[in-house]
Amino acid sequence: MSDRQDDIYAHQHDVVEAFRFDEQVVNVFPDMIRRSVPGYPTIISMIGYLAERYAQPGSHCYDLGCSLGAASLSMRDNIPHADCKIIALDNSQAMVEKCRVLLLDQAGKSKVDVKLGDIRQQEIKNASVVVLNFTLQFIDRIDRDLLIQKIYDGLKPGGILILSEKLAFSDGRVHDMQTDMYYNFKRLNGYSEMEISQKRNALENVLTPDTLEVHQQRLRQSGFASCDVWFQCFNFCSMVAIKV
Ligand code: GEK
Repeated sequence: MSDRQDDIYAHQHDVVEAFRFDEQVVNVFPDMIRRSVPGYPTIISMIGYLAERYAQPGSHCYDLGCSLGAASLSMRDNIPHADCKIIALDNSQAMVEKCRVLLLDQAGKSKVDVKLGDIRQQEIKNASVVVLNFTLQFIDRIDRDLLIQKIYDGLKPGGILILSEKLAFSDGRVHDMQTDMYYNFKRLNGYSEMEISQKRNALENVLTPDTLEVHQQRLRQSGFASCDVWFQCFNFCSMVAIKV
């Protein structure tokens, strides 16, 4: 994948527009997500491990909000069943176009179908692994319950949902502490104060994080028997929810 440096907010913007996954973002995306999401490479590797463990023969594995397909590639490289189909979906045309190119570059065992579309409209069926890797946070809150319910209903018994999200914290002191540690992580990764602040403004009302309690309540209400955090660093976490 391209290693072009993310310098989108490195100069002063007269107006900071709402963040969009457009061509400018696509061109720097691998660098942006690696320097902005603590533990991203670990999470991508472990999605491969979880897919190897939970993918069922002849089933579908979904990567919802796939961006450039990192999670799909990790699944494809690790799923032991040749008859599993991976469906990767994103509603950004620029992401989908580049994702297709990147996936074509690499040979793999399972087939990956890269689709342009809204995950709220995607049918989920015959699924053994569903990945929402930092995507639910971009969906309107009002649609989140229905989406999680649809995923639960489309999963086979024994199937899993991997849900990675930026978190909010109900205790304001904890929220501030986690947020400050996160901004320090961004500074250590070379982002300036101006970049951090302009990106924060761009994401306001675009990325709306829930608390861990809200996520777990939503997952349990949908029917998931368990939903546990397997990774957390500052205000970023990844959960696995299992359908029995
Ligand atoms: C990764 N999972 O590298 N329908 C489809 N796609 C959507 C929707 C929607 N309604 N809303 C947002 N997206 C990836 C990283 S990035 C996270 C996911 C981030 C897409 C959006 O276009 C973008 O590509 C992705 O969700 C979120 O493992 O950049 O923080």
